[in-house]
Amino acid sequence: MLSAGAGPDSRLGVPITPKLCLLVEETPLNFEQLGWNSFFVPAFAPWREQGCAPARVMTQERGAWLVESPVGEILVRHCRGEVSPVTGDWVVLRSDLASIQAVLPRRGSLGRKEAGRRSQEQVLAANVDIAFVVMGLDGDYNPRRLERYLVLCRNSRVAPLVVLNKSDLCEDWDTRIAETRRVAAGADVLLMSALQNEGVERLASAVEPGQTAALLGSSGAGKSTILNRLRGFEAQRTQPVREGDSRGRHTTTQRQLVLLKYGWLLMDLPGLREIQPWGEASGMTDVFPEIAELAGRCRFRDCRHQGEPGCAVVAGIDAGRLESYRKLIREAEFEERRHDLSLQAVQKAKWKKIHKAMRNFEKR
Ligand SMILES: Nc1nc2c(ncn2[C@@H]2O[C@H](COP(=O)(O)OP(=O)(O)OP(=O)(O)O)[C@@H](O)[C@H]2O)c(=O)[nH]1
Ligand SMILES: [Mg+2]
Ligand SMILES: [Zn+2]
Repeated sequence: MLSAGAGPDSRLGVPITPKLCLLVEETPLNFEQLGWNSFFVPAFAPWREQGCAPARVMTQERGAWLVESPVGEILVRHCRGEVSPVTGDWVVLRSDLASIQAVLPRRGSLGRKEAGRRSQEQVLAANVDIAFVVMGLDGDYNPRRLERYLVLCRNSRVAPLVVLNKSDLCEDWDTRIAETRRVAAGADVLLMSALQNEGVERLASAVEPGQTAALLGSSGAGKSTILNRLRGFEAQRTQPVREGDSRGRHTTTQRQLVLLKYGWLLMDLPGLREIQPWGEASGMTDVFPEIAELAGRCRFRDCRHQGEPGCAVVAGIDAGRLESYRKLIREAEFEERRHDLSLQAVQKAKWKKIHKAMRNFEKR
């Protein structure tokens, strides 16, 4: 915060030219409010010496980034870094603020396997502390899908908070809460109705000032409606879901970060069609803790829990949940193999080139 008497330089220690000083004083935002903290300071230090300024990406479009900078919100159209910035990133701006020089290392980013065939991570949102995993208590309700979101969060090292929205559409929500708690693996479960403005303050108090939260969930779950409620006005477009199966219409298409009056930031995301967690299967033991525990009691040490006699897992766990677990394991193994194969292909191509060069060399 700009305390009385402190010059603008005290803000982050960002070197600011005299011309920019005036503008900075007028800027209502300070960087701590925007989520800047000691994590980013060391990585930024060398840039600071070059006169660069940090900025946070609030939203992105093809080839353009809307950033919150020391002089307020500006649109930057040039990026020279190797990493392409995504919403939530802290970036380094050249001293004239005209281009992004680099993306600062990320602290907790929501990532998944890129949709489609490529074996690559897609960063959905950078520098996220908490993910609101939103599920509607209409046809959207699906504990199996929730498991996938939870694995995605754990692998991304982002703390999940499960939000059961649309409580107004559900009679037996206490059964739903109990079931969700069993699946949530220790994460908090919050009931709300964005439409009726219920539970909004409780959600607001789940996040600390300076933190960044992101809205995850399928299209139509009510993510943008929740953001609108927290803001107090209808900034985000929302659309009714399809009757019959409660599916949304993919209304939100851009990832956008917003500073709320509570002092923390919230990112609206488009509803995901594919939730394939990225990374090793390690997040799975957090999300399915009882499986590891039961596995110790199977008759065979190398039991794969696929119908072997004396299997404690098959006997002790809900069939749907076990299937969900197996599917995630299969996907993780498949990705791992594919990744190895593509590495092999790269190696092979490299050696081919080397051999060819050698042959040409010998011919000379
Ligand atoms: N009954 C009821 N409807 C709600 C509630 N919250 C949101 N809705 C409605 O659900 C529909 C979808 O809401 P959105 O906020 O657009 O959903 P979204 O998750 O942002 O969807 P995408 O942007 O497509 O990913 C809208 O018609 C909302 O009014 C709620 O608590 N109860
Ligand atoms: Mg939306
Ligand atoms: Zn077993």
